[in-house]
Amino acid sequence: MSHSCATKPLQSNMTTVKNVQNQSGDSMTSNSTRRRRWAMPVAAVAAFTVLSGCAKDAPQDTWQPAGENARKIHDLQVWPFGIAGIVLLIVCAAVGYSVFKFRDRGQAIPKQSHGKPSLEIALTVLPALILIGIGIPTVSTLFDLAKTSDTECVVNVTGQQWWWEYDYPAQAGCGGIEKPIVTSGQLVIPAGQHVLLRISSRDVIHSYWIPKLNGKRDAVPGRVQTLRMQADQPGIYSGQCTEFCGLSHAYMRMEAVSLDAAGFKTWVDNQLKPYTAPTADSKYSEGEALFITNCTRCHQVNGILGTDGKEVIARPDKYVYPGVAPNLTNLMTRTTFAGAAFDLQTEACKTRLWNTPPAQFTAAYLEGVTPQCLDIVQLREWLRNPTTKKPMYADPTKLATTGGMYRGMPNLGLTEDQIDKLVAYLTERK
Ligand code: HEC
Ligand SMILES: [Cu+2]
Repeated sequence: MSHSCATKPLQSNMTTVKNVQNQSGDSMTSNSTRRRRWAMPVAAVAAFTVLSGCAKDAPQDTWQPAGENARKIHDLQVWPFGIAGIVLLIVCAAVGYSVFKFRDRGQAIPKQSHGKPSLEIALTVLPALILIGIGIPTVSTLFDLAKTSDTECVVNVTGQQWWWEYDYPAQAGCGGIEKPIVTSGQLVIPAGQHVLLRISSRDVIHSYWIPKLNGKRDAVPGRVQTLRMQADQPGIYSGQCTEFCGLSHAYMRMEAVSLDAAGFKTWVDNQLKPYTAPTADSKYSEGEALFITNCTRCHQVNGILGTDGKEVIARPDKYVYPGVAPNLTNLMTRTTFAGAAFDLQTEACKTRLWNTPPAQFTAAYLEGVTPQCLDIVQLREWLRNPTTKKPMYADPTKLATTGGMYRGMPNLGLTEDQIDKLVAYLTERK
């Protein structure tokens, strides 16, 4: 294989040189060489075209819409893509034909003419008509996608380096949410409902995109932009930040999880369950103590009491640039962490969840990360030194230059024993 790959171009180069030197030379050799020279690129383009259509179960495929708005975008793009494909083929064929037919054989220069008004008008009017034909449905779809009047519930979505926060205001929508809920990474929504995301950012510009559910919307500091999320059926849909936002942009992912109406209500109730203090003297309560001293300055856990018996309120605004860190009240109800970039469950459990049919999906997701599925390797690595998992510029030695603020989660220099206890606390809490 490698032998023939290495020698072929050499041989054909030599033949070319020979052909140039010997212009009147043997046409049989030069034709077959030319054919061979074309064969590789043509085969490569053909293989690429065919293979790129093969990713049947790609989780971020705009050609497999799973919600109303994604379907509108899909229906809009199918026709122009098809027509553009045909136009591409016609243009390529015409260029190929002309290049071949009129190649330089030493013939005289053809008669030069200046323009042909009928052709020029036709070639202006035809593209204009095509553009109008595409433009009208595009603009009307844009208005359609921007519609918010039939919103059934609202979630505030805020991007920051490098994760998404979701906060659900108390509302009658979504089947009723009594108290605000704050979570991160996985956006949980009721299936079939028109959920309106109010998207913003706390630092740089990010962009929210769940390809199977809708198009993109930029998250811009100081502005609120809306985007409809609606999934036909219960399931999990992945996405990623699509605006370059710093070192860990590639690790800024997100997942939308849609649950049936009853399941969504259960999820809400689970999020709002009062905090249960650990029983004394277990690994778990030592973990809680460590959490209070090391973590609560940035991370909120609703209802956790400090040594003074008062509820601890996090002050991430003092320690991190965007002023917020993920709320860790219900970490084990989500299956990924740190911008949905890392898993809390084993590969097998993850695959099972992603392949669960819609009718069983809600129950499967609501189980959360079960003890059998829990995989703490990544979480341990995260606590050992988050900056090795996500490049974040969170180097404590550089704090002098950042006014004491971190970008992302810093290395806290925890011992293995502390990590054990913290993981026990984070994972065993119901
Ligand atoms: C200086 C502030 C700060 C401190 C202190 C801190 N963290 Fe973090 N932590 C963050 C930030 C910021 C993120 C989000 C990073 C990202 O996803 O890019 C984060 C993310 C996390 C996540 C992922 C959460 C999610 O929902 O995705 C976990 C788990 C976590 N931290 C645990 C801890 C634990 C346990 C401690 C204490 C030992 C701790 N953190 C201390 C700032 C902090
Ligand atoms: Cu981003």
